[in-house]
Amino acid sequence: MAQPTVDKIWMDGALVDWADATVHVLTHALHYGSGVFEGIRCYQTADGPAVFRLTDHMTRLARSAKILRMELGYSADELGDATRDVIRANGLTECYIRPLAFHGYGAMGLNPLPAPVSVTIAVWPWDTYLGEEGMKHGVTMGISSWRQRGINAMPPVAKATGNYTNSSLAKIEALDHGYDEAIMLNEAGHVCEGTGENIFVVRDGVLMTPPVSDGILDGITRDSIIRMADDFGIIVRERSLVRTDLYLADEVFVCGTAAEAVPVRAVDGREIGEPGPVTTLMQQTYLKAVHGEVPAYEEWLERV
Ligand code: PPE
Repeated sequence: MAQPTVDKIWMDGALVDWADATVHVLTHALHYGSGVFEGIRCYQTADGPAVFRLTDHMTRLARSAKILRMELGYSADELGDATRDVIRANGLTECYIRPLAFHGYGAMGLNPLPAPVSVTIAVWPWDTYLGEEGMKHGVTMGISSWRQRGINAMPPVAKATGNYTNSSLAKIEALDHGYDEAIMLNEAGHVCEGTGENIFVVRDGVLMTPPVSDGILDGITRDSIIRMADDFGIIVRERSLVRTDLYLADEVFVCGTAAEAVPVRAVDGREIGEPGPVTTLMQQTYLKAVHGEVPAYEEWLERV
């Protein structure tokens, strides 16, 4: 899909024209993947546009940067204000938000620390990530032949740009095989996540999801789902899962900022079926929460 464009991008403290938000070919991050990023969504609510868990996302950006020893030079609150500025400058009410911090032009070589850090925030309208049909009837997934990046190789808990080479390999393979999305296993064979989503399994009414220690991104949507399920009195277990747990599940769904909450209707050709009750409840509640329709989750909304 062609990239939708808007007027302005926030770049190192200033709003610049979309076409001017460019970098030099010797930008360190282009060569060595020395960047960290976030994906956030802003939704229209009855009280105007609101960003879902903005501060939590910017705090995670700071944590990813800490792992890479990158100095952002802005606090999570400052980046939150910059996000509001760029949304307003573009007159948007609903959009995807992509903060990115990277080592720029100035010093090549494997040590990224001498290269200056740039921080940017782009916004654009982004529709459903895995398709309308997938939202309603579920997507198909295949276990990737590529293993999830190891916790001692490229820590998945850091949302680092370089990590996504691994996700891209899996995504290409999944599409080649006719699946909508890939599921990554770690070297021990434990289920980790999709290329851009965390994963949940329902069995006998219990909701299960892999623990962060198995090597996943500590997803903010995942955290929201856990909280919502808990509030509904659904038992949630963070425990290691293997591929056959997916084949034998009553329900499977994936979640993430871009994807939101998406039912999975088959894994490796093993039919799971149309969205089940827990999946439907979590999807509907999440979509209501982000649009400000659930008072209990009002605290997650940060107004523009
Ligand atoms: N795992 C991975 C690997 C991942 O990239 C994401 C987000 C998640 C889990 C879910 O995390 P959270 O958004 O905090 O619930 N993926 C982002 C990037 C997608 C892209 O294609 O780019 C996103 O959803 O914004």
